[in-house]
Amino acid sequence: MALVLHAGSGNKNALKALIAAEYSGVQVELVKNFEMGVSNKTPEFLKMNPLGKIPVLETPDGPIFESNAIARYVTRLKADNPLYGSSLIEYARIEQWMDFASSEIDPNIGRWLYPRLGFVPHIPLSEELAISGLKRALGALNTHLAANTYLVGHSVTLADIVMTCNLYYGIVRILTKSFTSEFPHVERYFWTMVNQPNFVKVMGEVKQVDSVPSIPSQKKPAEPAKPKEAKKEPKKEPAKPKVEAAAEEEEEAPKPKPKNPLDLLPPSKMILDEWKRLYSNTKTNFREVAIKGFWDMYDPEGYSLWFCDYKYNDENTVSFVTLNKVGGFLQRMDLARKYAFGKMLVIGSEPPFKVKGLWLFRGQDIPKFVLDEVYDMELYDWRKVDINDEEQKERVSQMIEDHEPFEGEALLDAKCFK
Ligand SMILES: N[C@@H](CCC(=O)N[C@@H](CS)C(=O)NCC(=O)O)C(=O)O
Repeated sequence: MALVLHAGSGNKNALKALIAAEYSGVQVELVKNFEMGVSNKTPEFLKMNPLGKIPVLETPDGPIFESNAIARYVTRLKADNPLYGSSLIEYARIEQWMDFASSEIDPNIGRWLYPRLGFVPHIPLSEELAISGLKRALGALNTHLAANTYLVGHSVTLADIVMTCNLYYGIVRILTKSFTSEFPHVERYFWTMVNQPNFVKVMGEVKQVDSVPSIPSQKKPAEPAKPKEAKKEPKKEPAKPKVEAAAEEEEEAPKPKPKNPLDLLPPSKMILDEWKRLYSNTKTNFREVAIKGFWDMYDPEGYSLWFCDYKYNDENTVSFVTLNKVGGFLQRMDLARKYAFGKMLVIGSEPPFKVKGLWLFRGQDIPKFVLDEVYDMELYDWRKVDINDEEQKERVSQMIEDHEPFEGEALLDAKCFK
């Protein structure tokens, strides 16, 4: 029988137990028809958690509150669960990172976010302290993740689940890309985690917030209640002066989208879509048809070719994590589909796998909006291809055709961005 978890869906603290349950083969179900502020304030609920806070897990031996305790309980239901590590020092390090997430990351996100959501008054100095505390914690986490794929050991543990759920809340509500890009290893870690199948089952697709919520206008202290008057007709809004109404309309008119600077480049004889079609439709004689076609079409004035090499190949110790990492990169490149084509090779028959790629971009440089928006770009070393060098040209051809062996090694996978 499934254990019942009292919380609303999407609650960051409930996610911990739900994800741990997926990894552990334990059945945990959210209570039906939960209503925040109502369901958690009933006498029955207060018997389970006197604070009236969620989540609460009902177990055959009684209720448990505090999300980390609940997640630990779910994890321990599976004997020798790898989520909980396999040695005394691993247990301790898992606890260490869980505590770190709950005391250094989560509260600072809350102290920054809640005043902006209007839950508590906004005090600029408190916000400054929250942001600097968060940056300090993320800096330490970033340093740890520069040399480690996971927080502890070589696979996902409960520490990763708790940390990711705490980061998740920040990333979907207040931590914009321009804030997180200062911590590239944390970003890579976060996106790798939330793309793991057991996370996806619970969290679905995760989208980073576009902007920091603005500070709500601070409410004035409530005026003393006036003696009740006889019922009046509801006050009608005075008619707006015409000029004011027009100004509002003007403000609402959609602004023309600024053109991408790449659309202003002189036209190119190379039609990117034609090349993509040729690539997709060539099933046989790839070298003679697609590769030859590519070089016939290639316009070195309108486009440039780039090799990329992942900087942290030593971290690529688990095949599916490496593949997910590359998959995530390609997803994030979506914004460049009109201006780019790419091949990403995952190389080697055993770990650590090497990740190398080839990209075709419109223009002579890597587009600025790609560098600004896709954090993965800085995880690679980039080198412009010199097509007058036959060796480099041949390497381009081999990357496009998934030539195997590639530089003497087998390919684990080859992904295409088109
Ligand atoms: N440390 C607790 C925090 C629980 C908590 O703050 N829950 C919030 C929702 S995320 C809540 O229930 N708030 C309602 C209230 O404070 O009355 C945990 O990790 O479970």
